Order: sequence, then structure tokens, then C-alpha cells
Amino acid sequence: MTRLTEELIKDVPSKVNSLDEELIEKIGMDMREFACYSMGVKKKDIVFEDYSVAIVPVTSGQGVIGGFSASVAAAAESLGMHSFVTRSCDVMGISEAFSSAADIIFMADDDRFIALNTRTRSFADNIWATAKGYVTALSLADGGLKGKRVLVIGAGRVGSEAVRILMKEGASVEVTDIIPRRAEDLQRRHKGVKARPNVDDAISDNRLILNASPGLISGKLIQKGAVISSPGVPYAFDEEGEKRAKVIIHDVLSLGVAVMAAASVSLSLFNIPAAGVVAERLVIE
Ligand code: 2YC
Repeated sequence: MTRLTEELIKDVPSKVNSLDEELIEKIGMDMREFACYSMGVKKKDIVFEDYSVAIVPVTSGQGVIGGFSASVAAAAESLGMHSFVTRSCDVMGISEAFSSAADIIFMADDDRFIALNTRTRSFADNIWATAKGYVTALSLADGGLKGKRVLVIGAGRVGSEAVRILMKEGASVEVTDIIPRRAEDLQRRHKGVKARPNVDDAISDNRLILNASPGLISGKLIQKGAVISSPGVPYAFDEEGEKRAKVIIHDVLSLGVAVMAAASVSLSLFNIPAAGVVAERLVIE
């Protein structure tokens, strides 16, 4: 997944509310309801207001991204959770989160971004949550995906997870990547998945698209009436693409965070101790 930058996320806190309106228009529900729906629970099942959330800045590797913790906090807050960014980073920050009795702790290093439930020890992973969220959004935007052909652009961690989830939804999946071998690997791993060596042809041939790539996509390739769910960062579409597509669902961080929040909470509802939701395979520690 693309490493976020301060520039890419600078508008997240101010856009969380307009994102709600956008979601209602595109998929018929706000972020809070969508987060519950993506986890298969009813909006009333999760009282987000009951949860306190700590975000711990992590300085390892390439270090802290300016605004990242504040953006995650704003996304959690917009669901109704009570969130705060710890004053300290790293282990000191984790101890601060625990001594503040946070129910959920969000933290990200360069490789993984998780939401850890301190009560049930369950956790949700951002790669899985992003794939799950954007597949769910695509399904809602087009009235279900069973038996429909869907193109996944980008065979990276989110794209690969999206292929697996789409297969479970009963979609017939094509995958394309600028490195053809990565798409072929997924074709080998998932029976029935079709690798498309030519990215442009694959895009022109498909009305339903899940774009999990960091590349820009020429609008001339987009089918009229295309339904596109696009976690890919930075935003991939030009004016022509926006004119041709029926709907494009995209945001930089909030949707994945919302699904992580619902996952880290709802697993405790199912009372599965010490379980992590990594790509829907419950990892029993
Ligand atoms: O500010 C901090 O605490 C940094 N350690 C955060 C680093 C996040 C790196 N990951 C990403 O930029 C993206 C995220 C959207 C999730 C996965 N990759």
C-alpha cells in the first residue's frame, strides 16, 4: 500500500463529514452504518460512543507522518468514538494508552497498521479492512457482485486481499498489474481468477472496477457507466474518467479506519478472545 504523506492526508480531518454525505449519495448509508454493514452487524449493534480510542504515533522506520495520528483520530471520532492521540510515541505511548484505559489502540509502523482491542485482544489489520471496505462499497454501489465480472487493478497487498474477498462474494474476478507476473501469481493462487497482461485493455473491458494501484488512470479507458471503488492512493481519475463513470468511491484513509474500528469492536461482540482479523482468517493467537 502506498505510504501516505502529510500532503495526501492534510484534508482528512476537515473532510470526514462531507465524506458521510458522499457515501450516503453513492452507497445509501453513512460511514457509521457502512462500517457496521461491512462487518455484517446492524448499526444499532455497535454503540461507538461506548469506546475510547487511543492513537499511538510510531517513530520506527521512516518515522511519524505529520497529521496521520490526527487523521485516524478524526475518522474514529466521526463514528462517535472518543479518540485521542497519545502525547508520547512508541512504547511510552502504548503505556499511556493503557493507563488511560483506552478500549482500542490504533498504531502503524511502515509495514502494518492495526486496531487492537485491549479488552478482547482482538485486532483488525488495515490491509484487510481496506480491501473488505472497498469490496463492500462496490457491492453496495452496484446492488451486489455475485456472478458479475470485476476487475482488480493492482496485485499488491490490498489488491490481492480484494481478489480473495471478491471470490468469496461470488464475483468472477480479473486482475491486472503493471508487473504481469504479480497478476499471474494471483491467477495461480485463486482458481478461476483471470490475469490480464494488458492493463489498458483490461480497464476498457470492465464496467466494475476495484482500483488498488497508485497509478493514474486515463479517463479514455473508462467505460460509460463504470462503477469504481478505488482505495488506490493518490486519487487515480481525471475529468474524463469522472464524466464517464457512474460512480467512483475513493478516500485516503477514513473508510479503512472505519472498518478497522467496527472489526476491532464487533469481534468482541462475538466474544472471540485473542483473535485477530487478518484477511478474515481469524488468527487465534
Ligand atoms: O505517524 C506514524 O505513526 C507513522 N508510523 C505511520 C506510518 C504509516 C505507514 N503506512 C501508510 O502510510 C499506509 C497506511 C494508509 C496504512 C498502510 N499503509
